[in-house]
Amino acid sequence: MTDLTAALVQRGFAAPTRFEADLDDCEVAGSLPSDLNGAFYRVGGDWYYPPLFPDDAPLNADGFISSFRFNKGKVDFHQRWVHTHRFEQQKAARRQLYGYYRNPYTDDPSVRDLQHPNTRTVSNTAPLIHAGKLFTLKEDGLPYQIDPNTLATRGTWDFHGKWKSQTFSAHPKIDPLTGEMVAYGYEATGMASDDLFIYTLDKAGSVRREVRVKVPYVSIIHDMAITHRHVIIPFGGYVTSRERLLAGKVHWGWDASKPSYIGVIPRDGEARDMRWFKGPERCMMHVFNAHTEGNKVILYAPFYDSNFFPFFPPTDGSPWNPAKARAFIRKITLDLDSSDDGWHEEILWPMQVGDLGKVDPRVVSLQSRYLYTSYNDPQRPYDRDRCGPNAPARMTNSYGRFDLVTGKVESFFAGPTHNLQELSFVPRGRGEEGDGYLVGVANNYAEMRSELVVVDAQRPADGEVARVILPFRLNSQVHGVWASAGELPLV
Ligand code: V55
Ligand code: FE
Repeated sequence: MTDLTAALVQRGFAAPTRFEADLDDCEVAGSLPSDLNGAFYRVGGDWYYPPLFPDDAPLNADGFISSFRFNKGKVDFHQRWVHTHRFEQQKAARRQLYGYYRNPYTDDPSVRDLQHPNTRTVSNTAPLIHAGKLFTLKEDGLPYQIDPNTLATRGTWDFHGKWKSQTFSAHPKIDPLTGEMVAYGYEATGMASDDLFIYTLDKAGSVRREVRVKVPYVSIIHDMAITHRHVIIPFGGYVTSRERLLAGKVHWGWDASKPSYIGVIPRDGEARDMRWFKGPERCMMHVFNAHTEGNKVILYAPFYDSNFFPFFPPTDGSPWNPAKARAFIRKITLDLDSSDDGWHEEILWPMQVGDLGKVDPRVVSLQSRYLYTSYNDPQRPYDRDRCGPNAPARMTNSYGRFDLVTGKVESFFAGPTHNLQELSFVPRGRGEEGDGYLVGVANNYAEMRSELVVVDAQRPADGEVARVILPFRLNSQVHGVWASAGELPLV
């Protein structure tokens, strides 16, 4: 490793782990609920070889998938790289061949493919379960299909040739009432193109509708929401262009002068029905949920005030401003009867939160009561001495259940040496919203190994019902999802 890459690649908990693993009958503290039958899948990035450029985005690291399979009070753990085209190319060459995040002009000439730039995806962002299949996703390429038991990579999936966008976003939404999936690809016709293709797939995974629209400007469109009537597409701030890519830069820069946008289109609408609402500077990455009330669309989302990612720098040369990289839970109301193109926004809780939030999957598209996300609670103890010099200044030490009806926040505290990754919701019972578990990985800095916490979602303040203790450190998750037995052919 060169000095430059040594400086970039983080040490401590975030250092690359670089291994695949199979571990049966994991150690469990507490008692695993006997009704837990399914698997928790998590996806993230881990550098197999260090990046070519020391200032590259960590979002460019090689995709991996890991799983915790729960059945009959036992837990088995598996972890594999996503064996993407790119992963296999660099493994064969035994070195890093790929350049900056989403910029093929910076790739080694032996793999540079400007005709098919989306074959360089690392598939490192989110797992998706739909129509009995498991996929890994990244918004710059097609999904990779993954064997749900072995985690072996089966190859890319184009929905029987009916998915025409070159890209597939990391956050499709599944309608719990119909099993339909709404998904999109942006930069759909090539790098920096202003084409957005929006698709509806039926519960069997076949493409039923395609709508092609133009975006107001080319930006990260990372997440979306659906209601029983509408599709909602938020974005803002990040910019790219062919010139930027030709200049050899990382795909995105931040342009604070750009407005944010929220597109709203009826689920059964045509391109001409897309309405773009316009707002102030905002970094809009993830959403919680949305619903339609009469002619109003209500969106709950933990948007940031401004650029969250230091490695996508401001285009005007100014330094990244951490003070504005703060997320709050926002309620955004889009009035379809209004004649102007603005929206109404309210910050519902004054506290800063992590922006990787969830709702019970049974209420996606519907009016929901509970929002769940992890956050730092500064009132909780932090044992810095036991965490060592590589620990962050503030730990993500809590999960919150934010109640939209009472305004109350119920929280789970992971411990004074623990840093929580994204949580996922595990539904239980007959369908009452909020009945279930919260599961997620906690990084134990005192012992430099990872744990999976299982928390009763109705009683988070009671502490976890069980912890799965791994004898090693896991790499960083981006997103995870729970699959109940029956959603996938699990053995
Ligand atoms: C995000 C993550 C990505 C990416 C673009 O969290 C946006 C947002 C892990 O990769 O490529
Ligand atoms: Fe995401």
